Amino acid sequence: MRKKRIMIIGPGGSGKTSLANAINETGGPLRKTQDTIYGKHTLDVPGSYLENPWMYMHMISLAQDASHLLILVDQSRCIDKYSPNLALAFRIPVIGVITKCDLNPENEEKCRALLKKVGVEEPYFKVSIPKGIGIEELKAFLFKEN
Ligand SMILES: Nc1nc2c(ncn2[C@@H]2O[C@H](COP(=O)(O)OP(=O)(O)O)[C@@H](O)[C@H]2O)c(=O)[nH]1
Ligand SMILES: [Mg+2]
Repeated sequence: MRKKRIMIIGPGGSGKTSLANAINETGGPLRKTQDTIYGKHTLDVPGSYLENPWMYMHMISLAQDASHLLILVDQSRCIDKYSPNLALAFRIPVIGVITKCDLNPENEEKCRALLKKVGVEEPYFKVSIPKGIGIEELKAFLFKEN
């Protein structure tokens, strides 16, 4: 059986690569990426896939290589690039992640409402890379089942 990875989707700049690096415990430059990056434990999907509904089938087929799907919402901007109930198109567990929770706490409720609209069920994880918030909890949750 092929190794299953943690698939990460979110708009460009929402913190996908930073979160993938934190999960993999790797560094590396944060280039804007055109192609899916296969990390040790992660599948880092380009933000452009969300912006083009005709790429949705491709995201769904990528999920065949995934154990979980992380759907990211950036608390600093909280932009909505998601189709309503997109999460319901996936057969793997979908986890809502609010990134950059060190920034703009006033946006938290908006982010939660957005994840709900996308069809993701609570509880949601709040993470911050520079402050190191939520990463260990998220990893413990993701790896306990594997
Ligand atoms: N303040 C803050 N900035 C973050 C956090 N995570 C990522 N960033 C910054 O957000 C920008 C985009 O991050 P990146 O991981 O490249 O996003 P991607 O385009 O979704 O892969 C970079 O400048 C990161 O340093 C975070 O938790 N807090
Ligand atoms: Mg990236």
